[in-house]
Amino acid sequence: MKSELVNKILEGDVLAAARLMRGIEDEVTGAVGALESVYLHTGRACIVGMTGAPGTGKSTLLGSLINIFRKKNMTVGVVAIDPTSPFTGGAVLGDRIRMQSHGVDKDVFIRSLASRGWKGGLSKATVNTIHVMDAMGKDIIFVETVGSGQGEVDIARVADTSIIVLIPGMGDEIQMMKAGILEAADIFVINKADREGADSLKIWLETMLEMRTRPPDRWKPSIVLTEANVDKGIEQLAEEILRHRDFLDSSGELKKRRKERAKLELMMAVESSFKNYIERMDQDYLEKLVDDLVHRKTNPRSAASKIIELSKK
Ligand SMILES: Nc1nc2c(ncn2[C@@H]2O[C@H](COP(=O)(O)OP(=O)(O)O)[C@@H](O)[C@H]2O)c(=O)[nH]1
Ligand SMILES: [Mg+2]
Repeated sequence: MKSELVNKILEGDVLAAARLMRGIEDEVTGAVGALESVYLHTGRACIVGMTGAPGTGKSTLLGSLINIFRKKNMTVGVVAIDPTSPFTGGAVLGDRIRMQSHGVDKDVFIRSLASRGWKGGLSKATVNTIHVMDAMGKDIIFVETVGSGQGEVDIARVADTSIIVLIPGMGDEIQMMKAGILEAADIFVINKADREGADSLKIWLETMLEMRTRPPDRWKPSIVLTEANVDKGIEQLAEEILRHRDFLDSSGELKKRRKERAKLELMMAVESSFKNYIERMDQDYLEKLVDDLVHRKTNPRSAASKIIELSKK
């Protein structure tokens, strides 16, 4: 199926894209078919995850990064999953919008996602919103998420490049060790570098990264110091993002990551298909299976096999 809605999205139509994104979030039935067509036109965009504790300056950094990539003539998408502060593009983008006689820059698409029951993991809606922006032809898509434990690992699985934003004096070091963040990041940003402790955080990070064994042909995570509110260090951050992208391309790592991502999406689809099936199936039969389990007439594995068999009919 290739509806008019999909065609418009492929042409980069902002309203059509917004409509499908709303449909995805509200789980409207028609959105599923449109998404299936949209998916076939994805895989071109560069996807960059940006994670960090609330208030570390992620949104401010993105506001500045948008300007830099626009100057490079790249089109930009932003998916912000932030329960605390909806992404508006910040003061920088605000100025930009004011400067333009035609209103909003149509080459920048920003979407804030509700964090419905979100515990730091990635929702299906997030992945699908990224797909819509990709199909629209956005060259680079940023995904802003609040880091808390497992979340970083998840964003790293869908992003080509993962950025972790830290600030001096937060005791991030211990948190990072716990969450295995060191493994997940391609670029570390130490934002608010105007504050005391930025250099010692950098040294600590360098030491931790040195301690890790890494084959010589693998990417060595970079560390960039920034002051997002005054646009300091942003050019360098943008360069690192592009450098990492080049590395992914030339090393074959991009192909590997994309394959992992396709597999992850397949698994998510299998899971949600079965969840849907179970919600729709004969609930009396389901009850009976559960009762049989309670009375130890069967075991979970055999009961599951019965459901799988039924779902084939
Ligand atoms: N001092 C200082 N403040 C900053 C810097 N970057 C961002 N901020 C401020 O930190 C606050 C939180 O920024 P925000 O981008 O909303 O953080 P987010 O929650 O990570 O998205 C805002 O008041 C910013 O103006 C910086 O480099 N130095
Ligand atoms: Mg934010």
